[in-house]
Amino acid sequence: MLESDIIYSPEILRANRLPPGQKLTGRFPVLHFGSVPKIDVHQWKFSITGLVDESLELNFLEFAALKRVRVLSDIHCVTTWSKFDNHWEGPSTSIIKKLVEIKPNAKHVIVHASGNFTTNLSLADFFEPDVLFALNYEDKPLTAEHGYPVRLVVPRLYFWKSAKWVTGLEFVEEDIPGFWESSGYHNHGDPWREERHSN
Ligand SMILES: Nc1nc2c(c(=O)[nH]1)N[C@H]1C(S)=C(S)[C@@H](COP(=O)(O)O)O[C@H]1N2
Ligand SMILES: [Mo]
Repeated sequence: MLESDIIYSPEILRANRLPPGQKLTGRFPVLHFGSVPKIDVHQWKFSITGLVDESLELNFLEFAALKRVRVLSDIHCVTTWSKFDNHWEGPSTSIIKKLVEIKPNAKHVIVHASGNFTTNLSLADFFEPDVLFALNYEDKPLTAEHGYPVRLVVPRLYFWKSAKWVTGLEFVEEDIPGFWESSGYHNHGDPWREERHSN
């Protein structure tokens, strides 16, 4: 494969990259609800449902063969740690528009993950050019605890939107708060505005 160009998340270029209330860490903490799922990639399926012309299901070989991008981004966790300069590689979310036709009344996407986890995004946030389905982190496949085989990475929002162990997408007209968004976290989650909690 040709070395694709790196997409720089725009925060990387800010003079001050640390959002208010955050502390920089060099570690990579592991955070999630429940236990780490054991995923067999031979059984894994990625589904696209909801407001699309035709639902689609990809197996892991088909998903892994999609054109990939490389993204350099910062991580901001709502629990106040931030980690700079993370390299991710995988299909850009923009590839979804080539796989299915999204109906014009779709306004939000519900990202589904193993164990009934969900997170919700506006289509505008979901299709930002630095959002991707990461297969690799720092040139190696994701580890189980960080989301193997596929995790979403949404660099410009708090890290809870970056669902690990992704299994599919559902396009909807009306927004549906996801797992953390229903448990007190903000519906949007912009770290620069400290959109941490819903009230
Ligand atoms: N499937 C799933 N993805 C998830 C979560 C979860 O509970 N389940 N938690 C989120 C939260 S709150 C955070 S902070 C990040 C942590 O990712 P990491 O363990 O790779 O640091 O994963 C996010 N993705
Ligand atoms: Mo989190």
